[in-house]
Amino acid sequence: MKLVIMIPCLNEEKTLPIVLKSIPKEIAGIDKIDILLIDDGSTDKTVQVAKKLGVKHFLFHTTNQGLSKSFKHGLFKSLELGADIIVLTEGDNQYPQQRIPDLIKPIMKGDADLVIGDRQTQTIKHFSWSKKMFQKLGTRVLNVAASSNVPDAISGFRAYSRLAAIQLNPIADYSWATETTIQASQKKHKIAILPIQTNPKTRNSRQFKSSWQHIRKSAPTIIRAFIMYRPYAFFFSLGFVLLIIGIIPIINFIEIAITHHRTAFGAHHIQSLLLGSIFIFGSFISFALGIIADLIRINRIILEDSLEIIKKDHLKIKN
Ligand SMILES: Nc1nc2c(ncn2[C@@H]2O[C@H](COP(=O)(O)OP(=O)(O)O)[C@@H](O)[C@H]2O)c(=O)[nH]1
Ligand SMILES: [Mg+2]
Repeated sequence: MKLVIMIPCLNEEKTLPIVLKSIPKEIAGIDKIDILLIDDGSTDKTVQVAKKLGVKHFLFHTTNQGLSKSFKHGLFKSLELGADIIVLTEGDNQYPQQRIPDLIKPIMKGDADLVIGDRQTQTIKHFSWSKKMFQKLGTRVLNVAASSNVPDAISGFRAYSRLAAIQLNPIADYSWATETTIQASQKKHKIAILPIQTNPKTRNSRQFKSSWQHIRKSAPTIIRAFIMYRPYAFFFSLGFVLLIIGIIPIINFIEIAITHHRTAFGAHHIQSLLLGSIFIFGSFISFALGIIADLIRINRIILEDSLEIIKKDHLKIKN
């Protein structure tokens, strides 16, 4: 079995040596451990440091493309390197690399396709009260969107089985962790959780500048997940709400028109008729969008099935 540990790095020359040194050199049941460093346009000596410390596999971005693209490209490169299991960790030594054997164990035993290191965010001392609250709320919203039950959906310490890595098709620009958790759950990948303790902070997170910024950037991914995976639930609920709001003024209009026997049928309450019609029109659009989005969802499933075959063919994987 081959394990590829990928480390996306943007200017991590200071902490990378600690990360590399803490990665286990041997793991029982694993024949080969390769480290893949994804250099996301570093301008410091990250690459030289990595080479000096024995890293053999690199993926270079000539300009900074962000963590989501780094993750996506790294995942595919790891598969090309022949990975049976892929581990993701970070260059800032946030995660306990010594726990990699525990992280991959459920995959080795065939008990899981994805293992997420749960940082137990509610216990992290250097997280502010607001960050903890947003973390809790965000995870809850995400679990509803993804029909999942993960305690730390945005942890960057994860292990993927080869099949899970092949079947993932990340598209988001920012929230790769949220998105891939949603995808794994939708594809019915078995998700295992490993409680971990993060290392003492080496520097501030550059991804997570503030809770508000994180919410602003993650919200589109979560909303898109609803639309992509549960279009009926999203558009039909919206359509139903608009229909109810629209029916109320129309009933009011009809009631007045009938009971008050106006000469011109409801002429004095034309506003109610207009308002109701607008909402009912909106509800029909929403129902129609639900049907179209569902057809697109079906199309995407077929595309993803084809993509899986193409990837397996490219990687010369038989099963
Ligand atoms: N912030 C940031 N990190 C990147 C980027 N590309 C790769 N990385 C790496 O992604 C990892 C996560 O970044 P970090 O700032 O620690 O954010 P965190 O996920 O909130 O802990 C680190 O190893 C970075 O070196 C990028 O464009 N921005
Ligand atoms: Mg970090």
